[in-house]
Amino acid sequence: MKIAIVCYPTFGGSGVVATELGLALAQQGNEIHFITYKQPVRLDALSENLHFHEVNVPDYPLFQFQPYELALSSKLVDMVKLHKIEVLHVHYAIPHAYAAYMAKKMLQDQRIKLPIVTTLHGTDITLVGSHPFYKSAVEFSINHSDCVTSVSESLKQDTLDLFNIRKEIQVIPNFVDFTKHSNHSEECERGVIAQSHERIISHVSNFRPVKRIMDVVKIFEKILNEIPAKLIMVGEGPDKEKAMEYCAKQGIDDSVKFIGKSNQVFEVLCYSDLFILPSETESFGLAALEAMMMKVPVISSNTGGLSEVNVEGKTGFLFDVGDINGMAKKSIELLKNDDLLEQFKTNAQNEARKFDLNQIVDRYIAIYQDALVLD
Ligand code: GMT
Repeated sequence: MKIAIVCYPTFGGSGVVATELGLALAQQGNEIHFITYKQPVRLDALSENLHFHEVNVPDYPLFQFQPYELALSSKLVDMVKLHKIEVLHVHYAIPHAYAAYMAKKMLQDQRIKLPIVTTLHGTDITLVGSHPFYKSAVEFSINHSDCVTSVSESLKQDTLDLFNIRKEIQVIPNFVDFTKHSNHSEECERGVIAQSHERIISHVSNFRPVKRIMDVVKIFEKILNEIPAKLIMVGEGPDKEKAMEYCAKQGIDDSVKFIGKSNQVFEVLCYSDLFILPSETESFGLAALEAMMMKVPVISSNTGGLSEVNVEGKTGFLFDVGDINGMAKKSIELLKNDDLLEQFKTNAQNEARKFDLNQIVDRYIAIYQDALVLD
């Protein structure tokens, strides 16, 4: 099949899911065309059936805001015609589903069909999409997609609660690729980060307010009062400065490493003993699933779809948003008990196997086939 994928090319979860899916589809022999404003970060090599087409938005002084959706929908039309694309899969509704609809209409004018599959990821519904400034356009573009998927049951419910949706929403959870990452435990160089008696705790996110990274450092501070440990903070974003200042003020900055945006996430997870994700909202929590695949138990909030990934008392523990004391107490209990920690590590990896890429790719293929019939 010839499939075009539109996504955000950044480190965000939706871009990661879109890229990993494209890579897997290409490996199965499908021809994949990524269409976005920059080469996706996890798309390191292009090949005969893996292509990237850049969307350019020329600056023009008249515009206060450059019209990206317009450039994207034009590019989609051109690429669909040039490469005979059969299906368009857009990740993150804003503005991708909207641009996809415009491209579909333009192509219809030329008697060319373009079935659209829209995957909802989280903030496109819960934080941004439902804002009155965007709501009508988001609702319209979801209802005019040929097939709609969401990454969790929780996100599906949020979508139905927040919008007037006439389309069926199919839940296809996010996934991890065990063949790529989970087998290199012998290469984990924990010595570069911590001494042998120290536990290693990690957090990966975009450091936006929704991730509550101040909770992460406060939980760690309480852990550090009881256990020798290091905290690795992976990512960049608006709350990073505040968290760094807090660590310096509390005198724990020697134990907290902020390593910025990184392609080394799996190396960090490889030597981590615990992953902390105390988010305000989280439709799925791909970062938690990636940690679990790497045998890292998760302490998280119980918001959104996190309980569909992190299993209470088995792969980790879940708490109400903001329950720093509860999260710290359970972290300490786990980290102090070698046998219990080992059990949770094994459980985490076993649970992650339920989200193995191979099962999920086939579900997307089935959706593409449905979309071809529906259009
Ligand atoms: O977490 C983010 O803010 C990034 C965002 C995105 O769209 O890139 O992530 C959302 O999509 C991920 C992939 O489906 C989910 O795992 C995240 O839970 C979701 N984030 C939120 O709902 C806050």
